[in-house]
Amino acid sequence: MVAWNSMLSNIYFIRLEIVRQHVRFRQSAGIMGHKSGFVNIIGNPNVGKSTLMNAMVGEKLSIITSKMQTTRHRIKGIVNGEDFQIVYSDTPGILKPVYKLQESMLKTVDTALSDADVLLYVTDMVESIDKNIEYLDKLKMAEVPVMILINKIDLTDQPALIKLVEQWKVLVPNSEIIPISAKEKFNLEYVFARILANLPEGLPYFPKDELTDRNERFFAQEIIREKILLFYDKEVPYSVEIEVESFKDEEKLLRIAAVIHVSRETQKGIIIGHRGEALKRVGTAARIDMEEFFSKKVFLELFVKVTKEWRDKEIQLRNFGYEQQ
Ligand SMILES: Nc1nc2c(ncn2[C@@H]2O[C@H](COP(=O)(O)OP(=O)(O)OP(=O)(O)O)[C@@H](O)[C@H]2O)c(=O)[nH]1
Ligand SMILES: [Mg+2]
Repeated sequence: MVAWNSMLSNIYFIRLEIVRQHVRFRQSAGIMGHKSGFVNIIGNPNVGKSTLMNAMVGEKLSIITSKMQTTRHRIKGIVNGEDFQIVYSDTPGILKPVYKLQESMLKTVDTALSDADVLLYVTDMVESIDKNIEYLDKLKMAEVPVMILINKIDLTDQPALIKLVEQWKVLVPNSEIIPISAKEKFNLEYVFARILANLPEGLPYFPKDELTDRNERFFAQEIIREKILLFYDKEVPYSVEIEVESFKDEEKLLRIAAVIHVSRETQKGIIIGHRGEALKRVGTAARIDMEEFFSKKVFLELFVKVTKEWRDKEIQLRNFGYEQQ
């Protein structure tokens, strides 16, 4: 009996060791053949960072407008292939903070500098080359590959572009400079190839069917905020935050209720407009976009609430999800 037992346990032990070796072999083969990493998109406001991320991911994850400071949160967009996973991060534009909300936005940008495997610094044909020169010093110190993407080349001619490329070469010598048009999707395949070439080997960070780290409520909220940026002027869009109060996925439709927080009573009147016409316009435009994004019919209810000076209140900002980025 004893002999049988020890023989069996020996066999069992040998089999277990073979399985372990097999797993080890598969893991190392996996790492060697697979690339993955974080590609963070940074740059001044309005240069086209969100347009670029959406184009690289192939989905409208980030809202885009012609106004400065459209993006407030870091948003991840994941591109999966058989042997790679690229995790893009779109970030708010670099700015000098005036109120607490902007401090949080800048913190997001600083984090993005330090947790990347590849950095994409987006500039464009419009902004002056020495805007935010202090930030470029940080870029020069980066320990990861830096690509400077000169965006909006559809707005210029060859001589002006060549001159700008030369200037950037001097300004950030350790970088690779690539002219692109995010809007026209020009040269983006080349950017993709260069990212892949610079990506470290490793296993995927997220499940291979995942597209983003944000949930459905977040996208509903951002779609409403985009319409407010588009339809209102001056400081109004910047005084607004959206909170999705309920998001119910029913059989035939999505039932969404959201609150538009404003800082002051006068802004409430502007958002609602004469006989509620302005708010109705926001609701209709947001609903149409949501139906496309979620591929489902949407019933959207909007409420407006005065939450005094929310942009400067830490607790309120945390409630709106600004501190966890
Ligand atoms: N002509 C042209 N316009 C572009 C291009 N890429 C982006 N834009 C426009 O530039 C504006 C700003 O684009 P966004 O993608 O929102 O810029 P951003 O850098 O994310 O801006 P913030 O989030 O505010 O920092 C929008 O009106 C875009 O349509 C481009 O390649 N060519
Ligand atoms: Mg943006």
